[in-house]
Amino acid sequence: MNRRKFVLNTFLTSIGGLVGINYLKGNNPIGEHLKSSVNGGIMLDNPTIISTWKFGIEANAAAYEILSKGGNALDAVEAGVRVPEADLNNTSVGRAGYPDRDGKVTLDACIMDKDGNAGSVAFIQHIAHPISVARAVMEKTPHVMLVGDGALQFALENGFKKEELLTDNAKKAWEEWKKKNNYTPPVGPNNHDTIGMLAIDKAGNISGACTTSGLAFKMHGRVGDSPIIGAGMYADNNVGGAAATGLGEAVIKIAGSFLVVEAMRNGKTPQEACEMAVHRIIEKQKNYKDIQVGFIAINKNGERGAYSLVKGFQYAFHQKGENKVYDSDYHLKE
Ligand code: SD4
Repeated sequence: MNRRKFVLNTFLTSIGGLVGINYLKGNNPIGEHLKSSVNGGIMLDNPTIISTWKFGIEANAAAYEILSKGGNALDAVEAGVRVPEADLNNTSVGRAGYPDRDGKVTLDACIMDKDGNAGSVAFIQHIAHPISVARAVMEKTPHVMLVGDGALQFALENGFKKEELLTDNAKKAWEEWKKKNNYTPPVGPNNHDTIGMLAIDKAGNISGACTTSGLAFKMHGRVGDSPIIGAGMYADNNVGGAAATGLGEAVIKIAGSFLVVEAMRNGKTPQEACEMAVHRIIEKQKNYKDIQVGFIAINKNGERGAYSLVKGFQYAFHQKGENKVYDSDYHLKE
């Protein structure tokens, strides 16, 4: 090798080494501008969790149990969202969810890890913890998404228990709804309560999860945004993550969570990114005044954002050992 080639090779090897080390630190040089747009570098050793709605506080606490002991963000988000999934008083997520207009409880969920792997189930029945089935789809199959009977079959083959999920309370609510509503699927602003969660672990890696029974009394077979990677939730370890709640149809049409993450990649703060996505819905969705959509986001520095169309959206944020519910800012002020 002549001297010129040797110098060039040494130079390239050092660049390669630097890039490698930066990746190992979770500090992707491609996202370098992110560092300058927020205050100084990827956050390590400071677990951060954000989740939708007030009940996110218990979910955050369960996720923090794992993160505080050095556990990873993927385990944390799964454990976190399993809390509302199991909660018999929560009628919009998991086992006690309200049914569709035919009286069937059908659940949607998705999960993403720090490496961009993703798993999802949609329109699954009889399984109380769809988030764990979504994780199994991610880890045990070559696929991202399984739906309906196929998702159920996969769950049963993997040891999940088949259960009747329709509670007496949910059945009563459905029977009342049937009397008044003429079998018409609802879209109003008060029919939402999905849990979406993003967590950053001590190593500075992010994962996300989202799970729901979807819109109460929806058409049989309807799938919302929540199990759709990039709509209901998206996480990118170079940038941050986002999750959505509210009318899934509006979120799907703008690829909402992906939009928020891409906006952060391009230099917006999490707050600016959430506001931008809500404004995109306003631009595209004529009836935006009659619906609700909310977004939450965090970037890799642990900075947060939240914004919704109308008043009433809340989220739970856990950082530096403090777990609190916050009112989100919103667009439609009287
Ligand atoms: C859906 N986004 O299925 C969900 C509904 C929900 O909080 O409850 N969001 O459209």
